Amino acid sequence: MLQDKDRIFTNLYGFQYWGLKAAQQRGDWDDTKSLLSRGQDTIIEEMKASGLRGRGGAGFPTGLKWSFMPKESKDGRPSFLVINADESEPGSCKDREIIRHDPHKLIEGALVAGYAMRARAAYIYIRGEYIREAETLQKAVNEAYDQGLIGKNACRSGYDFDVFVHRGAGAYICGEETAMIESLEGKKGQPRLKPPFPAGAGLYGCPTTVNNVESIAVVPTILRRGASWFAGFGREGNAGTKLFQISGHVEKPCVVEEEMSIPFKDLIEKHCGGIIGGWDNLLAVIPGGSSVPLVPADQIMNAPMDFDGLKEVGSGLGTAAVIVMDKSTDIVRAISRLSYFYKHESCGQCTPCREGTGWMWRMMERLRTGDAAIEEIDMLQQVTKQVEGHTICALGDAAAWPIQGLIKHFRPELERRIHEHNAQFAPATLEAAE
Ligand code: L3W
Ligand code: SF4
Repeated sequence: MLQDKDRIFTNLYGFQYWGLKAAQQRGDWDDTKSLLSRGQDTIIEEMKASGLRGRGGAGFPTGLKWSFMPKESKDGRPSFLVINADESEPGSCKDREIIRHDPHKLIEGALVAGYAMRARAAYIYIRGEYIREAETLQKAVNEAYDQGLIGKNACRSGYDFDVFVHRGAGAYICGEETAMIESLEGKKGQPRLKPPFPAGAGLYGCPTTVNNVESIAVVPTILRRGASWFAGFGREGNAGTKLFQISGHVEKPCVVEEEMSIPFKDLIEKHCGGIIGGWDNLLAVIPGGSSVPLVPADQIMNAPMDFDGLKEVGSGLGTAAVIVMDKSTDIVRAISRLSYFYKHESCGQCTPCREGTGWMWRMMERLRTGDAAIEEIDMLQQVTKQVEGHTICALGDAAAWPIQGLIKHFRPELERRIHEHNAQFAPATLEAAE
């Protein structure tokens, strides 16, 4: 388990001021010039050695992603870094805390990462609902410009680097990297087909890397403390410290930095004061934000909270937004509500997602009330399979997986509702009622 001295986000709860002077006292912007003087290739190799995997949900190795960026500009095209602060995954709220209380970690990280990938500028795309956070971030960016930390000759390194804050307008799909790029270009936020990946053709057709806020904010600390320090946390292939966001039926919901791979039960005991009503009252957990399947209580208890550990129990780490549900939860209603979310947020450009998310939600609603035939459970499963893997972006998968998890683990509950409904509204009962 993580000790206080090993925390990267030392101001996560905002006990100190977020501004530049206070951030510098906490160690941010400490001789950033010498970090840059290590050279682009060395920084990328350090990031690879650290084992950092993307913190936005997919877990792609960060150093490897940076290495896809061109070392030399083709046709004079600049390269860009886009930072994904469009935190919209239900359950996720970690990037908000970083921006509120530690914005300079993000801006310094943007400079170092941008330098390593030879980017001309960083665009921080922040979700429209984060109004105060966007204001704080813009003030922090202004402070950094005023002190010469970014802009022309950033940190007196001879390197010019701009940082722009761009506010979204409330669409979940703009968190998908290519939809974000479209939105930044002033177009409707709709995902592009991949490949080409953004590293080949991204913002304005130029080489671009899109990274999550947390992935970028940890970079300066990893370089200062060393790749092996960071790699020393967590299991192999799942390195580092991680922000977990625990919500739902725990005594004390929180955002906390912990060591990767901490067992679920330890995470909840140590930071959340346990489950409301005790461990016997736990029903299920969605461990990585609403896009990953739920895991029943008995299977999650000892699962290591990391990419591989949660895959082994049929789910995923996602954004590490841990949604805890106790036995008072109407699990069918909860998943149906998520189905509505995905239907609402589908951008509508591919048929399986546009039509399928509506189908899935309507069938989920019938199962919620029990006003369905038993065969519809399998029919719903088939619809999820027709959506999963047949769409342009991962939103289709994200809509299918929670339902698949529900059917896999809670089929008896779905059947019980149908039987109960049928018994209540059976013709004989209706006749008797008349
Ligand atoms: C170059 C290749 N680049 C992959 C890059 C790619 C992207 C990254 C991961 O979805 C997940 C999604 C949500 N050459 C490459 C390459 N890349 N192969 O690597 O790519 P990918 O396609 O695996 O994932 P993605 O489309 O980025 C992200 C899930 O995250 N999620 C929710 C996310 C929500 C938030 C939020 O609210 N902040 O992040 C939760 O699970 O469902 O599966 O950069 O370009 N050959
Ligand atoms: Fe749009 Fe859905 Fe297709 Fe993604 S899967 S591109 S959200 S219609």
